[in-house]
Amino acid sequence: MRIGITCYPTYGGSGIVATELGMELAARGHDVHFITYANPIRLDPNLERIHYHEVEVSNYPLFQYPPYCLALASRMAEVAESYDLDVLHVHYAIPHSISAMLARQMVQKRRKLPFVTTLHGTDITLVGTDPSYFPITKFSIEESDGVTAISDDLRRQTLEVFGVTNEVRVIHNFVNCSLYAPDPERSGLARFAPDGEKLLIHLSNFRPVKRVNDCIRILAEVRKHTNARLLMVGDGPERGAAEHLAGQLGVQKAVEFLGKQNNVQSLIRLAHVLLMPSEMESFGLAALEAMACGVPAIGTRVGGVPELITDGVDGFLGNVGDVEGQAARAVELLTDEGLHGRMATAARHTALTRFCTEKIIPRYVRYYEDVLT
Ligand code: GMT
Repeated sequence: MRIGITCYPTYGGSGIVATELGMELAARGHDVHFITYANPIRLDPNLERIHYHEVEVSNYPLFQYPPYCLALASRMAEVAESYDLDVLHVHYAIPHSISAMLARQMVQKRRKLPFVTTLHGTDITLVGTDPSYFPITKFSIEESDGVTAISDDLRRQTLEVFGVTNEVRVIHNFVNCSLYAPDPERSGLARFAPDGEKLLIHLSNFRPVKRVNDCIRILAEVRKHTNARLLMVGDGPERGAAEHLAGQLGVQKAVEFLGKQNNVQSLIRLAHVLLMPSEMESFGLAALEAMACGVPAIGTRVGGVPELITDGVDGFLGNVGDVEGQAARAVELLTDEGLHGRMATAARHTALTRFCTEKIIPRYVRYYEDVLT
């Protein structure tokens, strides 16, 4: 198949899923054309059957807001015709599905160009429910030739909030279990934990929904019981506040803020526990990546997280804002080797048996085939 993929190319779960999906599809013999305003962060453009088409957004003094949505639609239509695309797959409803809808209309006299929209979470739960975007988000879902959601919970919310009647197929997030694999030696750990401390890790875009301050508070609690350090990977609006809080709680020397990183798997597999104290999480890709590396995650009982983590089996689930509870679970994991070993094995098993690329990618391919028939 010849598939056009559009996503936000920056750091963020939806862009990562779109990019890894494209590379997995190319590895399975499909031609994949990324149509985005920048090279997606995890994309290797030199891979066979991977093509990249930049969307250029010209600005004119008249435009207070450059019309990216239109530039994207033009580029989608051009690429579809030049490369004979079978389907467009857009990640994150707004504005990508509206651009895809326009592209479909632009070429309709000459070819069919169905498009699939994958909903990732905040496109529905935050942006979509904002009164200025609600009607267009609903319309974009109704107009899509196929819609997927990354968890049962997100599907339920989409149907409830927007009252749409389309089929929304759940295709969970996935992880490459060969790339994201445990390192029992944790080689390189001494760089971050020079005195043999246990290592906690958090990865996100540091947006308010991620509650990054809770990570700092959890660390401060954990350190009352055991010697631990925390790696904060990523960047975003809440980073400054988290750095400040670390100073206030006297744990600044035990936290390292690494900023945006590539090859996160090499950092994740050094850690003993991943913290994901989010207020909202449609799935929790970072937790899945950790679990594949045999690193148990402590998440919150929100959105699609319970579809990934089974509390007490392959990780722990806490209540949003319950810093003491999450810290107590972290202490249990860091101080009880037997428990840690059992949960690490169970976490890897969950990733392998339910969410590895071999299980999930064929579901996308089948979905494209269904949309095309
Ligand atoms: O987590 C974010 O804020 C980024 C966001 C995105 O769209 O880039 O992530 C969402 O999509 C991920 C991949 O499908 C999911 O694993 C995340 O749970 C989801 N984030 C939220 O729902 C907050």
